[in-house]
Amino acid sequence: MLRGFALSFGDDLIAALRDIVTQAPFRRMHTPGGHQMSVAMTNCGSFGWVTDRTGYRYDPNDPETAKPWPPMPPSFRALAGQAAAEIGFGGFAPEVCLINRYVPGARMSLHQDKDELDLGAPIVSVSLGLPAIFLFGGMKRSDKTQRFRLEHGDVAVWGGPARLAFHGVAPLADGEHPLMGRQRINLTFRKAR
Ligand code: MD6
Ligand code: FE
Repeated sequence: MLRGFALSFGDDLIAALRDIVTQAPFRRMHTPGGHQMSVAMTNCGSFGWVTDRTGYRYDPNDPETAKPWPPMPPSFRALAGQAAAEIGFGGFAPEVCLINRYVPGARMSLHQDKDELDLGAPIVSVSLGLPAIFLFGGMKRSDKTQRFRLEHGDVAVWGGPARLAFHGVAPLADGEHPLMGRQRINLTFRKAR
Protein backbone atom coordinates (compact mmCIF):
# COMPACT_ATOMS: atom_id res chain seq x y z
CA MET A 1 0.00 0.00 0.00
CA LEU A 2 1.56 3.28 -1.12
CA ARG A 3 -0.33 5.93 0.83
CA GLY A 4 -0.69 9.20 -1.11
CA PHE A 5 1.56 8.00 -3.96
CA ALA A 6 -0.76 9.43 -6.65
CA LEU A 7 -1.06 12.89 -5.07
CA SER A 8 1.91 14.36 -6.97
CA PHE A 9 0.26 13.25 -10.27
CA GLY A 10 -3.12 14.66 -9.20
CA ASP A 11 -3.99 17.47 -11.62
CA ASP A 12 -2.67 15.58 -14.67
CA LEU A 13 -4.63 12.47 -13.74
CA ILE A 14 -7.87 14.34 -13.28
CA ALA A 15 -7.47 16.29 -16.55
CA ALA A 16 -6.67 13.08 -18.45
CA LEU A 17 -9.60 11.30 -16.84
CA ARG A 18 -11.99 14.03 -17.98
CA ASP A 19 -10.74 13.56 -21.54
CA ILE A 20 -11.22 9.78 -21.48
CA VAL A 21 -14.74 10.03 -20.10
CA THR A 22 -15.71 12.44 -22.90
CA GLN A 23 -14.70 9.82 -25.48
CA ALA A 24 -15.85 6.70 -23.60
CA PRO A 25 -18.51 7.67 -21.02
CA PHE A 26 -19.08 5.70 -17.81
CA ARG A 27 -21.75 3.02 -18.16
CA ARG A 28 -23.24 0.43 -15.81
CA MET A 29 -22.56 -2.98 -17.34
CA HIS A 30 -24.48 -6.21 -16.85
CA THR A 31 -23.00 -9.36 -15.34
CA PRO A 32 -23.41 -12.71 -17.13
CA GLY A 33 -26.03 -13.49 -14.45
CA GLY A 34 -28.10 -10.55 -15.69
CA HIS A 35 -27.57 -8.10 -12.81
CA GLN A 36 -26.70 -4.50 -13.56
CA MET A 37 -23.60 -3.43 -11.63
CA SER A 38 -23.91 -0.49 -9.21
CA VAL A 39 -20.40 0.62 -10.22
CA ALA A 40 -20.13 2.45 -13.57
CA MET A 41 -17.10 1.63 -15.72
CA THR A 42 -15.02 2.70 -18.67
CA ASN A 43 -11.49 1.91 -19.89
CA CYS A 44 -8.44 3.28 -21.64
CA GLY A 45 -5.51 1.48 -23.21
CA SER A 46 -5.19 -1.14 -25.95
CA PHE A 47 -7.85 -3.32 -24.28
CA GLY A 48 -10.77 -2.74 -21.93
CA TRP A 49 -12.45 -5.05 -19.43
CA VAL A 50 -16.12 -5.57 -20.26
CA THR A 51 -18.96 -7.73 -19.02
CA ASP A 52 -22.29 -8.52 -20.64
CA ARG A 53 -24.74 -11.44 -20.86
CA THR A 54 -22.14 -13.50 -22.72
CA GLY A 55 -19.45 -13.23 -20.03
CA TYR A 56 -16.36 -11.24 -19.05
CA ARG A 57 -13.60 -10.38 -21.53
CA TYR A 58 -10.87 -7.97 -22.59
CA ASP A 59 -12.00 -6.18 -25.74
CA PRO A 60 -9.86 -3.88 -27.94
CA ASN A 61 -13.03 -1.89 -28.78
CA ASP A 62 -15.66 -0.11 -26.74
CA PRO A 63 -18.83 -2.15 -27.40
CA GLU A 64 -20.92 1.05 -27.24
CA THR A 65 -19.13 2.65 -30.22
CA ALA A 66 -17.26 -0.31 -31.80
CA LYS A 67 -14.19 1.98 -31.77
CA PRO A 68 -10.91 1.46 -29.88
CA TRP A 69 -10.80 2.62 -26.26
CA PRO A 70 -9.06 5.99 -25.71
CA PRO A 71 -5.27 5.57 -25.49
CA MET A 72 -3.62 5.36 -22.09
CA PRO A 73 -2.40 8.87 -21.15
CA PRO A 74 1.35 9.24 -20.38
CA SER A 75 0.57 10.37 -16.80
CA PHE A 76 -1.40 7.14 -16.17
CA ARG A 77 1.39 4.98 -17.59
CA ALA A 78 4.06 6.80 -15.56
CA LEU A 79 2.14 6.50 -12.29
CA ALA A 80 1.48 2.77 -12.78
CA GLY A 81 5.07 2.01 -13.76
CA GLN A 82 6.58 3.99 -10.88
CA ALA A 83 4.22 2.48 -8.29
CA ALA A 84 4.94 -1.09 -9.46
CA ALA A 85 8.71 -0.45 -9.49
CA GLU A 86 8.51 0.89 -5.92
CA ILE A 87 7.25 -2.54 -4.79
CA GLY A 88 9.78 -4.49 -6.85
CA PHE A 89 7.78 -5.15 -10.04
CA GLY A 90 10.13 -3.41 -12.48
CA GLY A 91 9.11 -3.04 -16.14
CA PHE A 92 5.34 -3.17 -15.54
CA ALA A 93 3.74 -2.23 -18.88
CA PRO A 94 -0.05 -2.19 -18.44
CA GLU A 95 -2.26 -2.62 -21.52
CA VAL A 96 -5.50 -1.84 -19.73
CA CYS A 97 -6.72 0.79 -17.32
CA LEU A 98 -10.17 -0.15 -16.03
CA ILE A 99 -11.84 2.91 -14.51
CA ASN A 100 -14.52 2.32 -11.86
CA ARG A 101 -16.90 5.03 -10.66
CA TYR A 102 -18.73 4.67 -7.33
CA VAL A 103 -21.50 6.99 -6.19
CA PRO A 104 -22.79 6.74 -2.59
CA GLY A 105 -24.28 3.27 -2.06
CA ALA A 106 -22.39 1.65 -4.95
CA ARG A 107 -20.39 -1.45 -4.04
CA MET A 108 -18.39 -4.28 -5.55
CA SER A 109 -19.07 -7.78 -4.28
CA LEU A 110 -16.27 -10.23 -3.52
CA HIS A 111 -14.50 -11.43 -6.67
CA GLN A 112 -11.18 -12.70 -7.98
CA ASP A 113 -9.38 -10.99 -10.87
CA LYS A 114 -8.66 -13.95 -13.10
CA ASP A 115 -9.50 -12.84 -16.64
CA GLU A 116 -5.85 -11.95 -17.24
CA LEU A 117 -3.58 -14.53 -18.88
CA ASP A 118 -0.34 -13.52 -17.12
CA LEU A 119 -1.00 -13.89 -13.42
CA GLY A 120 2.69 -13.11 -12.78
CA ALA A 121 2.04 -9.44 -13.58
CA PRO A 122 0.75 -7.27 -10.71
CA ILE A 123 -2.30 -5.01 -10.72
CA VAL A 124 -1.81 -1.38 -9.73
CA SER A 125 -4.90 0.20 -8.17
CA VAL A 126 -5.31 3.97 -7.66
CA SER A 127 -8.04 5.53 -5.50
CA LEU A 128 -9.38 9.06 -6.11
CA GLY A 129 -12.21 10.99 -4.46
CA LEU A 130 -14.31 9.74 -1.54
CA PRO A 131 -12.75 7.16 0.80
CA ALA A 132 -13.85 3.52 0.55
CA ILE A 133 -13.53 0.38 2.62
CA PHE A 134 -11.68 -2.29 0.65
CA LEU A 135 -12.45 -5.87 1.69
CA PHE A 136 -9.56 -8.27 1.34
CA GLY A 137 -10.15 -11.98 1.84
CA GLY A 138 -8.44 -15.27 1.10
CA MET A 139 -8.43 -17.85 -1.66
CA LYS A 140 -12.03 -18.94 -0.90
CA ARG A 141 -15.06 -16.64 -1.15
CA SER A 142 -16.08 -17.74 2.35
CA ASP A 143 -12.73 -16.77 3.95
CA LYS A 144 -12.86 -13.99 6.52
CA THR A 145 -12.10 -10.51 5.09
CA GLN A 146 -9.84 -7.76 6.40
CA ARG A 147 -10.93 -4.14 5.90
CA PHE A 148 -8.67 -1.37 4.56
CA ARG A 149 -9.63 2.28 4.19
CA LEU A 150 -8.56 3.63 0.77
CA GLU A 151 -8.30 7.41 0.47
CA HIS A 152 -7.76 9.91 -2.33
CA GLY A 153 -4.25 9.37 -3.74
CA ASP A 154 -3.62 5.94 -2.24
CA VAL A 155 -2.09 3.32 -4.56
CA ALA A 156 -2.19 -0.42 -3.94
CA VAL A 157 0.14 -2.74 -5.84
CA TRP A 158 -1.18 -6.26 -5.88
CA GLY A 159 0.71 -9.32 -7.02
CA GLY A 160 2.51 -12.50 -6.11
CA PRO A 161 0.72 -14.88 -3.74
CA ALA A 162 -2.19 -12.43 -3.19
CA ARG A 163 -2.95 -12.10 -6.90
CA LEU A 164 -6.00 -14.42 -6.78
CA ALA A 165 -7.33 -13.39 -3.36
CA PHE A 166 -11.05 -12.57 -3.13
CA HIS A 167 -11.68 -8.85 -2.66
CA GLY A 168 -14.42 -6.24 -2.92
CA VAL A 169 -15.56 -2.76 -1.92
CA ALA A 170 -18.16 -2.03 0.81
CA PRO A 171 -21.09 0.28 -0.09
CA LEU A 172 -19.67 3.79 -0.52
CA ALA A 173 -20.57 6.19 2.30
CA ASP A 174 -22.02 9.55 1.27
CA GLY A 175 -19.74 12.57 1.31
CA GLU A 176 -18.33 15.38 -0.79
CA HIS A 177 -14.69 15.30 -1.86
CA PRO A 178 -13.15 18.77 -2.43
CA LEU A 179 -11.69 17.85 -5.86
CA MET A 180 -13.81 14.93 -7.05
CA GLY A 181 -17.25 15.71 -5.61
CA ARG A 182 -19.69 13.03 -4.55
CA GLN A 183 -17.92 9.98 -5.98
CA ARG A 184 -14.96 7.62 -5.78
CA ILE A 185 -12.92 6.76 -8.86
CA ASN A 186 -10.66 3.71 -8.95
CA LEU A 187 -8.11 3.12 -11.71
CA THR A 188 -6.82 -0.45 -12.06
CA PHE A 189 -3.89 -1.04 -14.37
CA ARG A 190 -3.52 -4.54 -15.75
CA LYS A 191 -1.62 -6.63 -18.18
CA ALA A 192 -4.39 -8.52 -19.99
CA ARG A 193 -2.44 -11.11 -21.98
C1 MD6 B 1 -11.97 -0.90 -6.52
N1 MD6 B 1 -10.77 -2.80 -7.18
O1 MD6 B 1 -11.08 -0.59 -5.74
C2 MD6 B 1 -12.04 -2.27 -7.07
N2 MD6 B 1 -8.91 -5.67 -8.18
O2 MD6 B 1 -12.84 -0.11 -6.86
C3 MD6 B 1 -10.52 -4.06 -7.53
O3 MD6 B 1 -11.41 -4.85 -7.78
C4 MD6 B 1 -9.12 -4.50 -7.62
O4 MD6 B 1 -8.27 -2.57 -6.54
C5 MD6 B 1 -7.67 -6.16 -8.25
C6 MD6 B 1 -6.59 -5.46 -7.79
C7 MD6 B 1 -6.78 -4.24 -7.22
C8 MD6 B 1 -8.06 -3.73 -7.11
FE1 FE C 1 -10.71 -6.73 -8.57
